Amino acid sequence: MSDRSATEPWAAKIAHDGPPMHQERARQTRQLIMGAAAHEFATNGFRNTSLQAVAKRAEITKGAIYHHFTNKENLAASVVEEHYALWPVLVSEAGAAGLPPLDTVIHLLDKVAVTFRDDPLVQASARLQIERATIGIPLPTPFVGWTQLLTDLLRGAAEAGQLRPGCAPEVAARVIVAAFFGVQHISDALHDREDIVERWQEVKDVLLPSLRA
Ligand code: LUB
Repeated sequence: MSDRSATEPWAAKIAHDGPPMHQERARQTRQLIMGAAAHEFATNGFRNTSLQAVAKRAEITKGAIYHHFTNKENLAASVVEEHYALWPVLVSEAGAAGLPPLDTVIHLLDKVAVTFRDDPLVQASARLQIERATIGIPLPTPFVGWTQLLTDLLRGAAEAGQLRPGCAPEVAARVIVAAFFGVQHISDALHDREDIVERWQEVKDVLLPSLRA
């Protein structure tokens, strides 16, 4: 993109003040739709969510939704994609605590558990991933991102001498993802995820001694 601010004063103003107001409003409307969609998908699932219900919750028109999303499938895929974009933020927050690598992983997963309990975007995504075969377009592949991320973090833990000898980082990563998925799913089915933090603590108590050097 060329820098037009040198020749066009209005462009200089935009460069200074951020995006023009209509772009900012569009961004806010999109976020509003995503929030309403997350709530509807999390509560009712893909099939039983209508764009009309999303529009009603967002207090906008159905036409306004179509301005941002092609259809319900596209809206669902966007919710799932946006939820995967949350995790890098949490990873850098967890890293900022300055803990040793294995403790950073544990701290991170504790935060992830709280996010599954509290964030409708994450709850909607977990439900949509379970329903993925019934949604007409492909969603991002589940589990692979977390498995890779945890493998990398656990390799760091191994290099720092924090992993028990014989504990392979990629195996530990797969086991942690499987355990976390199971915990959040069971906690959802039985208690609407209210007890996810306590149930995750139990899994850590059982798993950690076999990971830590
Ligand atoms: C996780 C779910 C639910 C991983 O896709 C994923 O990675 C996951 C479904 O979206 O659990 C938990 C670390």
